[in-house]
Amino acid sequence: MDIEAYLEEKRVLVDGCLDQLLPEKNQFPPLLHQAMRYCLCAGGKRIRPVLAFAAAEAVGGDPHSIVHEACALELIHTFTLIHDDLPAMDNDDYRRGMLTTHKVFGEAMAILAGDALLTEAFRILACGCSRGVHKAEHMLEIIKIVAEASGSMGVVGGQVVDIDSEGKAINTTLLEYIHRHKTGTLITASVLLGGTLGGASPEENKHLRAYGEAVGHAFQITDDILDILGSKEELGKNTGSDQKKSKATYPSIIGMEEAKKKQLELYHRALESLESFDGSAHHLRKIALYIIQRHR
Ligand code: GRG
Repeated sequence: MDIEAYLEEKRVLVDGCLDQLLPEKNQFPPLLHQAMRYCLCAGGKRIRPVLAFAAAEAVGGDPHSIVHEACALELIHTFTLIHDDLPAMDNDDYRRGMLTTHKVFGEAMAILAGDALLTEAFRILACGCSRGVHKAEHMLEIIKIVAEASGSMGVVGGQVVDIDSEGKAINTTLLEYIHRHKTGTLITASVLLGGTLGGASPEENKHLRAYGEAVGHAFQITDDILDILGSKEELGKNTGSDQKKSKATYPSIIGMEEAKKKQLELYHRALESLESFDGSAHHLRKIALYIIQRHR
C-alpha cells in the first residue's frame, strides 16, 4: 500500500474512533462538548496516531489493539493547537481550514475545551488497563512517557521558550530546543506508545526513540518551511505568521537551502535508526519521507 493510501486508511480509522470516544455534542454541558469536537473533528493529518500504528507494526504488534491509545495522542495534540491559537499565545484565526476554536466559542470555552481534551486523553490511557487489552505495566509506562512529553520538560517547556524568544535573535541551539520540545516530544512519545504497546524490546524502543526524535525535529522544520512556501488552502491556516510574529525558524536563521539540508539530514538519521528493523518498519520509513515532503 502506498503511503498516501496508508495515511488515509488510518485517518479514517482514527476519525471513527474519536467520534465514539468523545461525549456527544448535545451531552450536558453542550457548549463544552461542541467546542471539544469542533477542532478535533475538523480534520488534521492524524500523524501522531499513524506513527503509533506504524511503530506497533514495526515490532510485530497489532495496530488495531492500540486505536484508543493512539486517539488519546490526537486529543492531546488538538488541545495544544487550540491553546496555541489563543490570543495569549500565537493569536491565530484559522486552523484546519476553519475559524479557530476561540473565534467561534470564545476564549474561555476554548481554554476549557482544551483542558477537557487533555484530561480525557489521560482517562482513555488509564482505561487501557481496565479494558484488559494491554498489560498494566505497559500502560503505566505509556502514561509516564506521554505525561513527560507534554509537561515542563516537553511540549509546555518548548512552548514557553518559543513565546519567550519572539522578537529575539536566538541561536540554533535554542531553536533546536524549541523544536525538539514544542513538537518533537509528543511525536517521539507517539512512536514509543506504538512500540511499547506493540511489545518492543528495550533495544527496539531505543531505536524507535531515535527515529521519533529525528522525524519530530524534521516535522517542525517542514512546518517552518511551509509557513513560508506553503499555500493557505492546503494548510488550512494563514501562512507567513512566523515572520509576522518575528519568530526564529530554521529558514530565518540559517536560510531556506540550509533548512532543507537539515531536513534531509534528519530523514537519513531516521532511516539509520531503523537499520536493525526488517520490512515491518516499511511504513515508518515511508512516513519519514512524507514528513519532509508534505505540503500540508
Ligand atoms: C501539552 C500540557 C501541554 C500544553 C501545551 C499550547 C502549548 C502548550 C503548546 C503548543 C505546541 C504546538 C502547537 C506546537 C506546534 C506543533 C505542530 C507542528 C503542529 C501542527 O501539527 P500538524 O501539522 O497539524 O500535525 P494537524 O492539523 O495536521 O493535526
